[in-house]
Amino acid sequence: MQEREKILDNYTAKVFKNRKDHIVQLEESGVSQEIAANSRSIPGMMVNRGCCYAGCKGVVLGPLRDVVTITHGPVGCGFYSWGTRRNKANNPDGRNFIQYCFTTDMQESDIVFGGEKKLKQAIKEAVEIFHPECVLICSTCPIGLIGDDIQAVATWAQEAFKIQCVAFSCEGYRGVSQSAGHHIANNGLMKHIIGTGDALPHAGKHTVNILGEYNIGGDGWETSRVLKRIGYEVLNVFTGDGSYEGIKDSHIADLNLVMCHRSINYIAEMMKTKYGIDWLKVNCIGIQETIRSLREMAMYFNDPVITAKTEEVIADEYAAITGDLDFYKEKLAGKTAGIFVGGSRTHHYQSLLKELGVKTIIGGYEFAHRDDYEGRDVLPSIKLDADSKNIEEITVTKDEAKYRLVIDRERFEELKDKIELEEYKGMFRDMDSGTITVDDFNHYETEKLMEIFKPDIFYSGIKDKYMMVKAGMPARQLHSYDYSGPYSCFQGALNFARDSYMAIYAPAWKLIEAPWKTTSTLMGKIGGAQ
Ligand code: CFM
Repeated sequence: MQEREKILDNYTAKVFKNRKDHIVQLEESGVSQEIAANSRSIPGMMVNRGCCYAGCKGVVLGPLRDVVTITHGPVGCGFYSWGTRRNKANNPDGRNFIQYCFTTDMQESDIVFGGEKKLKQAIKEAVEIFHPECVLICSTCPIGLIGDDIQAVATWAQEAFKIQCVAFSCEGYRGVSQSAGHHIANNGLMKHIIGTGDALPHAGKHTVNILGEYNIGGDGWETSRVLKRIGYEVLNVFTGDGSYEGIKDSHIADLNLVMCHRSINYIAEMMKTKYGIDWLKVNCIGIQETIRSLREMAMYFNDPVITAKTEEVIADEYAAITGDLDFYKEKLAGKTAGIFVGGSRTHHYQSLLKELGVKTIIGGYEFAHRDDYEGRDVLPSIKLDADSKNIEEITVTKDEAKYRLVIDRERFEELKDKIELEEYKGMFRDMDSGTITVDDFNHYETEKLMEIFKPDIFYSGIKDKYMMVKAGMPARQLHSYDYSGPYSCFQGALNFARDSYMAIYAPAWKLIEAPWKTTSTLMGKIGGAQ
């Protein structure tokens, strides 16, 4: 029986029918295969997905440091989407509200009599205490069910306090996963904030936005540091340590870099249509991928100074880590790994692991879409189902005043064949034959995979980390980095290698086996016979 069949073997006919298309064993390396994705999970199964609200508030809007993002709903939703993701933020101008969790803390009586009054009061208090320039409202499931008009409250707040207030109808049930919330957040930012600033393009500079970088464990800071060393101006990071002012003026960028394709490709596409900004798919996880990304950026700008500086910085950053990295490479060579994360990291970390000599044999995404697995080529063939249609599709048009092409279109077409310009080839093309990928993996399947493949290390999230550890398998969290990081670029690769090495070589694993199973602990002799 092939491994894939072993996983599906215990399912009832109905469940088997649903799950079989979500589990793919690659037949050929470098070639994509079809997978079922972005559909409803089976009720009753323990999956790892979050809700639509989590994707909107927790993932995309939450990391903005200088806006007050109010959760209109129960305190638990507010708390969970605030304190569990390590999106770090700095405090350059004293306006960092990241350490506060704003919520209307809806109670039973509010659900019965309506929560708009409470929401208005919450905005009033937040404005009086924190003086933000922008307040964002995110609604949770009960708000949609009782029908509070958060859009009307936002309009009221704008007039009452002369600030910007945007409401996001991102009720948890609105989509099949947090992916729906990413889309709703992208739409809201595009409709109301992006491009509303009046800054003019910074002539003579090479300005970039980093999209889909949430500064988990400081990744965004590390990537920005390397880019700045080369001479780029990092305008705004979406949204890790990002700012309201930065987003307003983000339309003046020369190029958008897309790190996490899943959560933000909508903004990249819409900014292209509206402002003419090209986007490049980058990956700053892994040394070779970082080098590829930096070189592709240099090719795009085609400036000899930047090109020379790119090579200089690559050589220098690489030289700074090689000695230590060699030690970890030697220790990690030949190990195997499983990676199970949300919608982009399972791909991003595979190249880094390969460089360290670790082979990824199993992987999975919680909520990725087919294009994240198979590449953007499949986009036209993806059929929209009722759940996807539930999310508003906004139409943006060219902004005649702000539209600007940085490179001529002939060169754009020429580059498109060479670099990942407006292209994402997906995860499958970088995976080996025989490897198994599971979409919307559940706990049963994860356990089963672990049992069959027994990887040397398991990278996932808090929900399954301790399941692995209890089974005697080293595990690291790839969502939060377990209080560590950054993992991006060169220094980050070294940090990741060190953490993986420490996980695998921790002395604790030697103590897993009970001593009496290997050595006899009772001493004595058989008596009675004379
Ligand atoms: Fe993008 Fe993310 Fe991810 Fe994601 Fe996430 Fe995350 Fe993630 Mo956790 S935005 S898709 S919704 S890279 S919170 S920073 S680690 S599941 S793989």
